[in-house]
Amino acid sequence: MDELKTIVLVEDNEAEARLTMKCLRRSAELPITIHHVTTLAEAIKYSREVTVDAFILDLGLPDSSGLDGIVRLKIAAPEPAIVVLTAHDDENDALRSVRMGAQLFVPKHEIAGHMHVMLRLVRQAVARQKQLLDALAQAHIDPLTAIANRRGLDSELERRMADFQRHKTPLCLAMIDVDHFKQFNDRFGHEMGDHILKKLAAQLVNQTRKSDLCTRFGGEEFAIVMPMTKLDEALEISKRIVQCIPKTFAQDLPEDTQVTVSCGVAEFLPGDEIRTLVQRADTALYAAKQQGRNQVQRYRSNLEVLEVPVHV
Ligand code: GH3
Ligand code: MG
Repeated sequence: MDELKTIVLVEDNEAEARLTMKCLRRSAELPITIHHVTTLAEAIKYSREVTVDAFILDLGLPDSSGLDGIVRLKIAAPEPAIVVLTAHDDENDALRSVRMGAQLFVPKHEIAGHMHVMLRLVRQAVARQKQLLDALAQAHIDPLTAIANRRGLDSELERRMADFQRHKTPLCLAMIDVDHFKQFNDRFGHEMGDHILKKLAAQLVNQTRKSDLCTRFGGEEFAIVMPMTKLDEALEISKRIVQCIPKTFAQDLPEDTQVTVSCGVAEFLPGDEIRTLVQRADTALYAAKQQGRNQVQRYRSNLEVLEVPVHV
């Protein structure tokens, strides 16, 4: 199946753009949308409106010069393949372009007279980019539970933290850990332990919004990223999750045995890093365990501790 449907040609030289467009159109057997823009800003804008499979990118544009164009395009539109088509022919830059995320670096003088192969090159670049995205997605999935793993969590948090810096949208993280999980392995076998983890992961996904990301943090600990969610809402969602877990497993285990989870919630604050946010949610989780398990605790700041009346 052809994965190439839309190409954006980013080229400010009208004559060269016309030639490239003509060659691409001539060699396309199936209808392909080829959209021409003359600036990087227009390319980015277009990619927000339409699904783009590939950019053919000139490196000398009115609003960007050199490899900076690749970096900015990758940040704004990480998925489409980038084929650099440039008058600039430098071995070093060719390698750096690929390291920055371009699939291919094509010097214009090398392809002059052979422009008919351009479409084939773009098509190969799109296929390679798709393979890369699939492999990346696989690397972010936990094989047991089929939800995101720690790497998936980190990349989602990075993305959401950038949103926070830009738009100040609230963001919360909930860490969930199965209480006395070891006993299930010990009493009912490892397979039952695995079954609990799989079913719990599915229930977490079920109980959260589409925009939330449920991840397996490791072992029997899970983390849920809740974008656009204030602390109070995150606490409500977490309470609902904690409450529904014993019922979820009622049919799987003898009557005298319950699966329960503890949960710690923290809110992303200005100046936070992934590590500090995770640490705060983990501290709250530890508090939930200390307070008797099967409950939710939010991170309580040092400030709150100081607010406790001091007796003199
Ligand atoms: P707590 O309430 O304090 O969290 O106690 P716990 O028993 O849940 O915690 P502990 O850290 O003592 O034990 C966690 C157990 O989880 C130990 C480990 O063998 C088990 N475990 C970790 N990953 C897996 C897995 O993928 N499958 C199964 N079946 N067990 C796992
Ligand atoms: Mg545990």
